[in-house]
Amino acid sequence: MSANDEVASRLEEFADLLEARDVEYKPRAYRRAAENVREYTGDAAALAADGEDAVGEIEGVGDAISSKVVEYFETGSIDELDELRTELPVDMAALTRVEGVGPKSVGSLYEALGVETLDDLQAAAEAGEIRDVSGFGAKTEQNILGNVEFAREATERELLGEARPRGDAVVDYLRDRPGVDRIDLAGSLRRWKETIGDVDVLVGSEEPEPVVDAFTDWPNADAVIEAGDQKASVRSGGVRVDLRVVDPAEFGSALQYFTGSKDHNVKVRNIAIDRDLKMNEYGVFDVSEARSASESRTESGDVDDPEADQRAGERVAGETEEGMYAALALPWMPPELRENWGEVEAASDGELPDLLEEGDVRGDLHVHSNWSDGDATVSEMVEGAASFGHDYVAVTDHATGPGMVGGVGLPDEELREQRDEVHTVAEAVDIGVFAGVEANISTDGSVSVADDLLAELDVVVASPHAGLDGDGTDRLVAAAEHPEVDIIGHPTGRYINRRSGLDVDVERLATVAADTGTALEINANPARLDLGGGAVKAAVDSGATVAINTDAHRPTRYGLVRYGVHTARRGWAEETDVLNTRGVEGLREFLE
Ligand code: DGT
Ligand code: CA
Ligand code: CA
Ligand code: ZN
Repeated sequence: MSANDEVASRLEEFADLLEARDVEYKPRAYRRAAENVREYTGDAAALAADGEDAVGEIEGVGDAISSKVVEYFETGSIDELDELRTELPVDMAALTRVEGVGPKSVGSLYEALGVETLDDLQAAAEAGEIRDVSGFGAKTEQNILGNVEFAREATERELLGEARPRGDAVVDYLRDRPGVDRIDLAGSLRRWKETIGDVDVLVGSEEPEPVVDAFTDWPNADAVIEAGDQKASVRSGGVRVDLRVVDPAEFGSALQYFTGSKDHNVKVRNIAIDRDLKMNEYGVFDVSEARSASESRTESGDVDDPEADQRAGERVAGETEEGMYAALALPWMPPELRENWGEVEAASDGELPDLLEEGDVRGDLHVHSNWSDGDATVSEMVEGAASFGHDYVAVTDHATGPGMVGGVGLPDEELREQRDEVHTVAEAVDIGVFAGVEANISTDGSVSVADDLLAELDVVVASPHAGLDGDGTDRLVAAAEHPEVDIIGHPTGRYINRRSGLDVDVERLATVAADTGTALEINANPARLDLGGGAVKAAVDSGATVAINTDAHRPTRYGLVRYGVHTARRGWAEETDVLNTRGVEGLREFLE
């Protein structure tokens, strides 16, 4: 973890504990500071060495917080934080992973029932003790019980949005080291799966030793789990990172094998067998000659080198992935497709999709400003979209309605004022700027903004924000049939690792959406990725158009679009399936 991340995590913990103690205002200040420190492009430790005033130059970091940052870098801890930890000895990270349990509930449950861990929480819910704590009820208790298992499993897998930067960082660090000939990520991270069990890195090298040494010295590694001649594993930020070093002649076969998925590999290996070939992490081998020899050796039991046995036969591929597939008369398949969802059949029929690329997305159709819960002005969000390179952006602040708490959503008259400001900003910039709204879809499928106002806005995103359990198909279908709704935002409402969201019959929804000209969102926020890859495939298969939006709440978040693009690729989406690959004119056509 970088120094910035480290101190930001401490500040976030501070915020949670203060909130648990029911302290007002301060938690928000600590969270803001944490976020700004995390995004600060310089080194916070270097600022701290220059004193509190220097730290105070980071936006949102006032005197009280900067002195704690300096204390942290000087002493390795923060006294006040340690005191709070002693007063509230709770496993905050685990407990707040339970949907519906925030820091404040953790504080109340600790005070009332002594709940410190997930086990305590589950026991208290099962014993029916939570419903009697002030601020809780039988329904909350039931929800907790339903979500606690989910939270327990969630401790295992890291979100793509955190794992990918971690993987990119280790590859960048190793790329120019002595001995590194070729390098790539493998495993679920190369397939851009939404959660990652561990990070797999593959290096092609004739000299593994310095590569393994450099890897175990990676500054972001918190501990070395194991280190051998050609492989090593470290732990970084709680996640395991595996390195394998292979001979460059076998880099392609190793990359193919370790990219997976396992189901994909089983499928292609069976094709190899049908062709009298042997396929493994060392290559593709013609075994028509060697088989009898290898079998007799196995029977006699004197195999002292199983690796050599795996390489038996005449090597026909191994150096490149393309060569591996070509040996089976198959085209190369993008890693995102390798889930055995029909890609091998499509490949052998010459019917692989021509997948969308990162550069194809030309604008963002769902972002927030400080009119609702964003952190930046309309103008800052628009400037941010322009400097990101977008051709257009739609500012879609929250409307009031179900699921909008604490005054976040705007009533209709404020939406009108916001729209006027968006139009003013639009005149001052070169990119297309659309006035929009993110309206709420009620449990009955109605949309929380007056129809005449919806008609005056350029882009209407309608999203479910409350009642996010059970089957949501009917309500989403109703929203898709609403003549003013352009995009169904984060259709299931899921939060990965926290709540599964609505059950949706995507085929039925997508069929209606295709018919009514409504796009289904791929929300690119890594905590959501909603729709996910499998659902995107069903949507695209049914003829629906998808929109890839970041739901950015500040200008630095436009870059999240890449997680949406790769999720779309996992769903076999082509450029023409995606609304915001269109130019302004094409987009207008769809909206009208
Ligand atoms: P993860 O880490 O759980 O997110 O998922 P992966 O896919 O990265 O799985 P991991 O790290 O256990 O292994 C990396 C790849 O290596 C996996 O996608 C396919 C390949 N692999 C690992 N074990 C086996 C195996 O027993 N059989 C086959 N065919 N392939 C395997
Ligand atoms: Ca992995
Ligand atoms: Ca692994
Ligand atoms: Zn939303």
